Amino acid sequence: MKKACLLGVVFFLCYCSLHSQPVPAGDENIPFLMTFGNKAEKSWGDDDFSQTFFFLIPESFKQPIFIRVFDPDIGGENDEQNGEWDTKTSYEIFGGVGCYSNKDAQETDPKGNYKSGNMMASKVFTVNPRYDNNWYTFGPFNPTEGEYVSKFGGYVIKIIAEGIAGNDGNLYRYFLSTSFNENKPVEGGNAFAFEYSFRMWDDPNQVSHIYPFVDDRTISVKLSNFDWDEDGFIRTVSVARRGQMSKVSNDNIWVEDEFKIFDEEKTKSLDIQFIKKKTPPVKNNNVVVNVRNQYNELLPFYVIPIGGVPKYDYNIGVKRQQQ
Ligand SMILES: [Ca+2]
Ligand SMILES: [Ca+2]
Ligand SMILES: [Ca+2]
Ligand SMILES: [Ca+2]
Repeated sequence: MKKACLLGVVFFLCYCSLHSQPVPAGDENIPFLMTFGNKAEKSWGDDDFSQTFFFLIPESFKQPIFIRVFDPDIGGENDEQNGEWDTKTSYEIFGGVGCYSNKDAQETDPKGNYKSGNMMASKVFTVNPRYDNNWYTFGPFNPTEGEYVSKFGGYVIKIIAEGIAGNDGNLYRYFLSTSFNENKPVEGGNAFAFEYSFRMWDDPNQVSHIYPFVDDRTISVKLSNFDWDEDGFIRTVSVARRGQMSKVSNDNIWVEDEFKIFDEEKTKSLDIQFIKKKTPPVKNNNVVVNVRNQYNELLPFYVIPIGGVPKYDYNIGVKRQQQ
């Protein structure tokens, strides 16, 4: 198991240094993260009004870092209005021991001590033209203010976005940066979440992706999706799968799909593809997704997939089909 983890980390360090770190990142092709105010109906697409992300900073990186938020406000451009703009979102940043390792922080629901660790910064946003379609910057932070996690070979800092009032949808993005006023990637950095709440494109030709990392203990997974509004297909591609369709959810419900993991898929990422239907077009579609293993543990979704975007290998696929 140790070997596999190390292999994963090496992969991720090699791969990431070539890429920048917006969240969502380029290979995901997800337009926005999404968190609604806590008075919204869940049928708008957010099941719990809270979203946690973890930023990973390699031990070798010694400079201060900044966490930048695009369109942190709830109003004007990008956001989803429901009656008056009356929504407040808090962004809270945590470091220190437990910010990642506390089990409550690695779950899907905002319950128990999920705000574990030391709070390093926080800010509440509402309608705010100054930050509409624009960036707000938290920091600087010293990477060592995060929690050191040896299996990652680096420090983890957590950010929680939560809708604390109102019923509108907040759309936003993050960037882990070395600069206060520019998006400059942290070499070797990455970000991950155990549950992803996001907005789909309106353009039916766009395909969004999430890349859960499958460790070597995983023998089966359960993929859950919420409020998909029957917007086309959810499909899994891997080295051993050309494109396996999953059950999809309709309005305001969770749907689960369970399948076995092949040996060739271990210590790699899966590519879960969100493919919109062409007609009738589904607009403003907000979705929540998580993946659990046979121990009921959540698989992390890295914004920069570990091992790269998995490509179907015909020889492995054929072998697996014949079993
Ligand atoms: Ca409202
Ligand atoms: Ca806005
Ligand atoms: Ca926003
Ligand atoms: Ca939806």
